[in-house]
Amino acid sequence: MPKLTLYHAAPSRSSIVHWMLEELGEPYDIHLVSFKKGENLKPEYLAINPMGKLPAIRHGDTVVTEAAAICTYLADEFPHAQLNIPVGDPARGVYLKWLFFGPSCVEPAITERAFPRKEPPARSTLGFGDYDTVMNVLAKGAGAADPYLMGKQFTAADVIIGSGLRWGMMFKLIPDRPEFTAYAGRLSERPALKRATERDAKLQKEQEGAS
Ligand SMILES: N[C@@H](CCC(=O)N[C@@H](CS)C(=O)NCC(=O)O)C(=O)O
Repeated sequence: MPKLTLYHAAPSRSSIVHWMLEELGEPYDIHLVSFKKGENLKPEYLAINPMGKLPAIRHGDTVVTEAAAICTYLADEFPHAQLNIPVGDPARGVYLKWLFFGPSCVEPAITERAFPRKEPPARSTLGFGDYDTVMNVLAKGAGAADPYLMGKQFTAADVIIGSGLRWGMMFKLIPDRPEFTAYAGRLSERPALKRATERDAKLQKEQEGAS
């Protein structure tokens, strides 16, 4: 069985993958990388992710970076966990849409809200279009989630969209629409998310104590 390692700073975007790994239920190791000590920009870590960013995973000889790519990879690599919609299933298109909508639309829309540009470029030139449209599409998806984006099956798409939503709501960059609070509330009941969040709090203390 190839070894699975998460390169992690708690809490950060690597917490998305931490949650995913807890949902997966496969054994994994955590390799902590300290931003404070600049470890993400040292040659050892740049050999893993030349972007100097977390998360990254190593699975045997395979290295994957980018949170949504990692979640897609893990869901496909361990299909028995039933966190993916497999190739050949007509629902895979919508599933992939949500996996890409997270990093391509939700994240840039909320970052734009947090750090507005003086002269925003034309909507047509921005991959995410505009904040209000992203929120409306997201609200439609979250509102239709019964109980999850893909229906009864919880998938990697919920980890990606749910993480963006939770993060955005925490920093008041996403409005408290009833569709969002209901869906995010259901996600917060996931035992895997509770485990990852609790462990992140401990890891954060450990990391701060060590610096
Ligand atoms: N596009 C990346 C973004 C990862 C990212 O920005 N991670 C932040 C932590 S939340 C980071 O590593 N920041 C350290 C730095 O840029 O120096 C992904 O989705 O995985």
